[in-house]
Amino acid sequence: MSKKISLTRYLVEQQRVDGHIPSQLRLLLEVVARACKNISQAVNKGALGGVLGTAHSENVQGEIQKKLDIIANEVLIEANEWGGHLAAMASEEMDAIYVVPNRYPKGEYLLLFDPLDGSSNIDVNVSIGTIFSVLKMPEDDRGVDEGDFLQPGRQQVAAGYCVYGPQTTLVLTVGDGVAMFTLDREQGSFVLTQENIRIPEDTQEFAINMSNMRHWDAPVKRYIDECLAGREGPRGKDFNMRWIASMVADVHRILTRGGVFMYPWDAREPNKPGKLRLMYEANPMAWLIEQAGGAATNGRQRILDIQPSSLHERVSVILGSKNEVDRATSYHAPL
Ligand code: AHM
Ligand code: MG
Repeated sequence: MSKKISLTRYLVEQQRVDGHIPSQLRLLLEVVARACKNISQAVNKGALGGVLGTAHSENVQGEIQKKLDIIANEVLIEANEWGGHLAAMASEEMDAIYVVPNRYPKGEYLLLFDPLDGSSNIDVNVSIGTIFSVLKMPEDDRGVDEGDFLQPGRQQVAAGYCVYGPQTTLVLTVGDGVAMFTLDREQGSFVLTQENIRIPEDTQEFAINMSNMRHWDAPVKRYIDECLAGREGPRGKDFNMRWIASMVADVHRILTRGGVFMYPWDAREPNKPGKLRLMYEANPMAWLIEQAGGAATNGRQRILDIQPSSLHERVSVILGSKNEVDRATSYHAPL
């Protein structure tokens, strides 16, 4: 039987052999993985753990928080605040950044996360997940503030997600391809189950919330109309559709077998560029997708090149198999 490679060993080798990650970043990623393991346990308990249902509070985006949104947020903060590897954290569930308290040593990294993505699926036992992104503090910076987080996604030093589905799977990039780790519940550790993941450049599967069709912009409508026209239409082939309504699960499928995912701007809230958040949803997913040979744009620009102007900024998202993303993006140009 071939030897199992744990996440710890994988990270040590990334640090030691390949020199990809400094020890502080390795420690940070181990702590994030440990927090995901704890969140996975809470998710698995479900009604037995009293974790389902709403918390009767709202986050900064004006969304009703679920109990698990808050639990997952607390688990990530508590796991990460004392290790000395972070300067501050930011989360979908917190209005302002969380600066590491003075009683703990401070490190040079910034951690951003959506603690529990796919909140609408929590109570119905459908896959949900945690998304995270790691940035470095700008050099020569004495104090930490929100401005330090406002870096384009191409400056991420690590990104990933953990999907809580039939299996708990952690997917990670430190800029050297994408690796997947499956949680071995008996051993309590993440085990490497796939490396060098590649997304096929072509696909016949798209993911979009079709109920918003009447609110879309013309380029998005054209792209989807052409897919729906199937073999008789301009694309000359049939397309399949999937929409899980958990970005982690939709992206996980795309990393596994290809596809295109879209959450475009729509006319329901015309002043917002989209539903998904740039810094802790779109950026980490865009980097993972690019590292696996796919592409990610907002229709007009590479997501990783967008200069954020606020922590909770939203963005229109097209990501997945390269040729489909390029096509959908080309329908948007010129302005
Ligand atoms: P959340 O972070 O509050 O869970 O919202 C993000 C989720 C994504 O995971 C998913 O792609 C999208 O919202 C689903 O939206 P909709 O319910 O409009 O289909
Ligand atoms: Mg989310």
